[in-house]
This record gives sequence, C-alpha cells and structure tokens, in this order.
Amino acid sequence: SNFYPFEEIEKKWQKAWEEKRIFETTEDPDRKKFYVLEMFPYPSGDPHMGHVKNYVIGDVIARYFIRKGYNVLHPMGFDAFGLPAENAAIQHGIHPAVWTYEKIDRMREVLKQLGITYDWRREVITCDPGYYKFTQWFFLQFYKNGLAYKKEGPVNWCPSCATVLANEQVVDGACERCGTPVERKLLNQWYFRITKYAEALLEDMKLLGNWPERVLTMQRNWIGKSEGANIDFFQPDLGEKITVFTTRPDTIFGVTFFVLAPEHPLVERLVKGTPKEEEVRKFKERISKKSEIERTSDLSDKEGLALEKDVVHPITGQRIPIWVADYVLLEYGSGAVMGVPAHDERDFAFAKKYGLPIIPVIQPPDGDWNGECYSGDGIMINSGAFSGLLSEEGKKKIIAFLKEQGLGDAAVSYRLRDWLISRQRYWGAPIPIIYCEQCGEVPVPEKDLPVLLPENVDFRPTGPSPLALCESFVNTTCPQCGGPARRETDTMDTFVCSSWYYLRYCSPWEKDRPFNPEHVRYWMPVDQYIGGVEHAILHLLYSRFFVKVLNDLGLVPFREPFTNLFAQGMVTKDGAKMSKSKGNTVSPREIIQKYGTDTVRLFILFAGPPELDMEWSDQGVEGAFRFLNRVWNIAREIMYMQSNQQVPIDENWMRNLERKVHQTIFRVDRDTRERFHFNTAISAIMELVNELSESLRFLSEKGAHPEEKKLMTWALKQLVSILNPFAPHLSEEIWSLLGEKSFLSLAPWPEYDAEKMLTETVTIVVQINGKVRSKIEANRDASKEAVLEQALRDDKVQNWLDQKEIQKVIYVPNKLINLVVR
Ligand code: ANZ
Ligand code: ZN
Repeated sequence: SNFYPFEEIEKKWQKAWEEKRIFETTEDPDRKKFYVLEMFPYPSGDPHMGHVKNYVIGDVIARYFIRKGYNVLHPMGFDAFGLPAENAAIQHGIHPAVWTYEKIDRMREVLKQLGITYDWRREVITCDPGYYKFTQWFFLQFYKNGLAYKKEGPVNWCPSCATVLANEQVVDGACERCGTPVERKLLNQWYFRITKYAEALLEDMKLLGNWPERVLTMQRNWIGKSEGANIDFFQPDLGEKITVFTTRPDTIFGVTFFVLAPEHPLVERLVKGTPKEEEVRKFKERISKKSEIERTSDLSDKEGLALEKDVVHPITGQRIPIWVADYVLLEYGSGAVMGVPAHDERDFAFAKKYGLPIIPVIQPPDGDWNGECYSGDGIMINSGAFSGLLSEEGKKKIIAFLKEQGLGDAAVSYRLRDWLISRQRYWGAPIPIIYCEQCGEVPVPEKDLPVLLPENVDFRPTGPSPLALCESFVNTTCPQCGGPARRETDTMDTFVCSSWYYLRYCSPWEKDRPFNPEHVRYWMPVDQYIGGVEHAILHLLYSRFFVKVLNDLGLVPFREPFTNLFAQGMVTKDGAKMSKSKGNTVSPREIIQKYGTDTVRLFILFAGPPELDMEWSDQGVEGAFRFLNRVWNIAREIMYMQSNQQVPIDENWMRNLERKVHQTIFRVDRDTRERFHFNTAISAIMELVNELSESLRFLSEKGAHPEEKKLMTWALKQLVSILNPFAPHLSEEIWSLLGEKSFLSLAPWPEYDAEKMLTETVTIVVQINGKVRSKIEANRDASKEAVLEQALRDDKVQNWLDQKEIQKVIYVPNKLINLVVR
C-alpha cells in the first residue's frame, strides 16, 4: 500500500531514544528545570483513551520544554494499592500482588508504544515495600506531631466494599467506587488532622500559579469556611451554658426553638431519668443509620423530638424549648443550633412540621416579609434596640454586645473534617502501630520499617481487616517493653500513598529516606501538573495538605506541590464517557496497531481544546492518519525535487513561503506554550502543509531553481521541527532523511523572525487637495477603505485636515491617496 511505514518508523525511533537514553534526566543546577507530571494511573491493565489523552498532553509540554532548553523531569509510575486488585484476587484466586504487577506490565507496554518522554528509571510503584516503607515513615512523622490520631466516631461504611470511607469518597450518599449507599457506623479509626490546615489550604491558594478556577472553587466549598458567632444559651437544669454556632447573629431575636444534634453529649444528661429517656434512645438509633446527606439536604423531611427542657435566650431572657433533630450534625460548629424559622430554610420546614412559632426579624430590603422563609440580608425588625439596623452592621453590633456580656464572640467554622485514613482491607500500606498491654499504643520504630504485608492471607472481606485474621502478622512484641503485643491491622487509604509520590520521583533510588532533599529542592514544585478534574478535591487537596505538613516539619522548603494545574476534559464516544460498563471503549492498543501512535496522538490533540471533553470519532482518526501520510508524501516529493539553474527565481513566491513558515512557528509556539491549545497549533501546521503542497504544484509547472528547492527543504525542516511534539516519530524520521545526524527531539526549538512575519508593505503618498502632506506604510494591495482609515489616523494628515470635510477620495493602488476637502 502507499501508507507511510509507521510501524517501522515508530519502533525504530523508540528504540533509538531508549538506547541513547535521551530522556533520562539528572539534576543540573546550571540549567533551568521544568517538572511536568501527569497524574499516575491505577494499573488496571491496558490504559484507556482518557489516560492516553492525559499522557499525550503531558508529553507535548515535556517535548516543547526540552527543546526550549529546559532540564525536564517527566516521570511515570503506578498508584498500585487498592480495592480492584483485592476484589480480583477474591474472584479469581490470584494474589493481589501478582494481579497488580501483571497489569502494570501491560500498561507500561502501551505507554512505551506511545513514545512518551518518560525517564523510566524513575518509575515509582506504591505497593513496592521500598515505597510504602516511606508511606509508613510519613505516617510516623504525622503521628509524632499530633497529626495522626485514633478516635471513635461515626464513620461512613460501605457494606459492599466492607470498609470505611473518607468523607471525600462519599458521593451523594453513596460509595464513590461501587455506588452502594453508605451506612453510618460508630468505629474506632485513624485520622489525619487536615482540619488544622483548613485556613492554610484556603490562604495558600494565593501561592498557586495557574489553576482552573472551578477546581479552586470546589476546594473552597469543600473546606467550607463560614464566619459568624458562637453564642451561649444558659440551660437552668444543668446549670450550664450550651454554645451554638450561627452565621446570622442578626437574627437572634427570631429564635423560637433550640436544636441539639441527637448525638450531642448533653442530650443524655438532659433526659436522664425523665420519661423522654427511652424515646430519645430510639430516636438516636433511627437517626444513626441516616447518612449526612439524607440528614442535611434541604429536600429531605426533617425529624425531631422535643426534650421538654428549655434554654434561656441570652438577650431577651425568654424560655426557648430544646429539641433534638436529624438535620443538626454533631461534627459541625458546636453541634447545636438556634432555630430561626423565619430566616433559615431548614428551621422553617422544621417549624412548619412541628407547629413552632415563626417570628420575622429581618425585613427584605425591597418589600415586606411574606410569611415564607426569607434567608437574605435586610433590615432588622422586632429586635429591640437593634431594630432598624442593616444585617451587615447588625451582625457586628450583636456580636459586640454579646461579647461585652460574656455571652458570645465572633467565630469561624469549617465544613472540612479530619481525613479518615484507616481501611479494613488487605491491599494497602499497613499502619505502623503496635498495641501493647503494658505500654498501650506504640509507634513502630523507624528502623523496623517497612511493616511488610504478609503474603498468605484470606482476603475475603468480613468486616475487620483480613490482616486481623493473620496470626503471624498480628502477634508481635512491644518495641518498648518486649512484652507480647498486637499489630494494628488496618491499612492506609491509597490516597495517602498518592499524596507524596511526586516527591519520590525526584530521587527514587534512595533507600534510607523518602527522598534526597537536594534533589527535591532542585525539581520541586511540579511546574505543570495534568489530570482529570475528578481529582479536584481528594488527591489534590490531600497532596496540598501533605506538603504543608512536610514544610512545617522542615522536610521541604515549599508550601504547595503543584504550581500550575491543567485539568483535561474526558474522552467520550456517542456522547457518553468511555467506560467498560457502557461498552463504548476504544482500545488504544488496537488503534495504535492500526494507524500508529503518531496518528492517535495527533487525533487526540487536534480534536479540540484539551480542557474540553472530546468525542472519539473513527473519521477523526482516519483524518489524522491521512494528514500524516500527506506530510510523508510531501516530504518525499520535496526531497526528490528536480532543480535547474536556468529557471528564473520567483522572488515573490519565496518571500511568501518564508513568511508563512515564520508565522506558523509563531502560532505553534504561542498556542502550545500559553494556552495548551494544541488543536489550533496543529491547524497552523496543516495550513503550512497546504502551502507546501501548492508550492510543489507551482514549482513543478514553472520549474524550480536550486535556490527555490533549498527554500522548500528549509521550510520542510521547519515543518517537521514544529510537528515534532505532536507526532514525534514521523518528524524524527523525516528529520534524519533530511540528513540531520542528531535527534530532532533534542534540537533547539526554531525561532521565528518577527520581521519576516510581516506582510509586505508599500509606501503610499497622502495628498490633500493635490499637495503631498504625508507618507504611510500600508500592506501591499490593501483596500481603499483600509488605506483611507490608516491615512486618517496619521498625525500630519489630521493636522492638515483640521475639521474640514472630505468631499472625495482618489486612490491609486499601492501608490497614492488624494483627499479632496473643503
Ligand atoms: C441561626 C440562623 C439563622 C442560621 C438564619 C442560618 C440562617 P453554614 O453557612 O453552612 O456555615 N448550623 C450550625 N451548626 C449546625 C450543625 N451542627 N448542623 C446543622 N446546622 C448547623 O451554616 C451555618 C448555619 O447552619 C448556622 O447559622 C446554623 O443556623 C446552622 F437565618 O443559625 B444558623
Ligand atoms: Zn509494651
């Protein structure tokens, strides 16, 4: 056939790059570094098109920066712990380690076929003991600094995965992985104290470079900072005050009831020995099964129970009845709420249901209270001495007043909770803690790391971790007293493993420390991180948290891991996300076999701006393939072109082609570097290919002078040079066929000459009433209107015209414009 021999070409160059180790990088303080990183994959076998899109985007950036002279770090690895391996093990009786490493091998094979500039020596695999040893080491550093702790509390439990989940892994009340509705359970679990960093995670956003606004917004919402006040309500029976958190102290005169979270510790004390005790116990039991979403959603029905006890209003001294209700959560604010039904939707629904009074205390600025809940700001009414104030000022005045009385103060609340990191599953890094009868909770000494996963374990999920059933693992001796002790049997959330892998790439060879600080100082932070927007909260927030902790512990000299973040869109087919479950996947392996890697790369990059979703289309792939064949054929025609000294040179054509080349370099450079709009960069290259094709036709009719052939060859060379980041193999091949001895992948990126980009200009004489008054430079063959407009902008012409009216314009193209004025 007459298709270009892509298979041969791609194999040849991949081998050459590998043999000459051209993408292996080392620290070099004399060169500017650039760290480009794509989120590493979970090894599920063959990569899918979404992966390919991710890595190809990263590769274009890496290749561009390499050729711009940067010392580029571009590594790859595998996020290899996790449930799928364990589930496969249960189903097929294969050990998770065997399953995982098989998948990694398959995945690596395809990644290598993509011709990406990875330095494979730096590969990191998180389930390798040489890696998770340090995941455990970090756990110990967190532990020693009070940032890892164990507590009993309500947790999200996925009955299908038989493990707890972090809040971040619960999506609309269901397990992020399997979609099973999440249950609430009271369990003793390990947490990382991310709440200590809530403010820093918000504040340090200003240190970030270019991050998508939507990702920052999602993080801000997740952290959920609210400013308001803590206000104390006195409870006479207990003789104690109960604190509420409110964002609306300006509504305090509208409080008609008071709500405690059912789990609030004071509830039991309030009803002890009263007829309510049993009712409350049953109520709590029923509520404990509801998820947080169910409890707090504006739409769901609210359930409550009156305790037949009161609190005293801190300003009016009125008695206010105490309730418990499902919509108040123990973990937020102080676990207690002042009910203001006129101005809070949930309080309103609750008051309606239970017939509680509704008193308006905020009048909408544009009218009267209409009997419905009004939750906006407005003018305070029915509020004693505070009536007439606007909400904004009222809030401040109420806080000041309460503070003076010792009844409250300004306060901030965050929605963010501590990160639950323990999992009751096998395939993860064991938490390095030992429980001793004598000494209690004892951290495993650093010298004893890693705490290795035992190999012979029954993986079937039963509730407790499978490790708990492995006696040889569980039974150990106490590192402090040498007495009998038991190991912690929970493993860590895999998001712990992925919170520091980007540091490991800097010096993956280190045996005794997680990284070499010098190397980390050289390479970090990551200059360009690329991944899916689905990681906006989990992975990105956790990694940011990790680096802040390490910075506070003096382990790294920076506060943020990823300076710039690019969130790519999905690959869809027939309008839906490609996924195995929808059966609409396209196998990268097959497409590569059929058309070659360069075609796959080009198609993905040309399909649209990479931040948007792209639709997979077979015609699109064919189109990319045809284009590369066209480049190949044109290249050969230019190389075999005949020339003849006798033929006259067409200067005009030469200037035009030269200009087009410089313009193309400019456009590709700008679109690649500034906006990652590879699709428009590729369009520019396609235009240049058209130009070369027309030139070939033109020269074959006219005959080519050797100078003209030389120019065509130069243009071709520039073309493949800028095509290289997108289609690295084909461009490398043509480059070498043009006689170049060194790798195009390492050649300096071509410079454009701005002067030569200019369209050709001519000098036009401007006359006013027949007298020469000025001269202007205009594009050759510009229209009369364009020249007139330019002439009128000229200072001298303006002076001469001086408000006079133009009667007539005479234009001699490319020579003269005469304005007749009166
Ligand atoms: C009285 C009030 C009047 C409120 C009003 C709102 C409007 P955000 O913005 O999400 O921070 N609240 C406080 N603690 C709670 C808890 N543990 N569980 C459920 N709700 C709780 O919401 C803060 C508001 O949520 C607080 O302000 C409180 O209701 C409620 F016109 O207090 B507000
Ligand atoms: Zn001990």
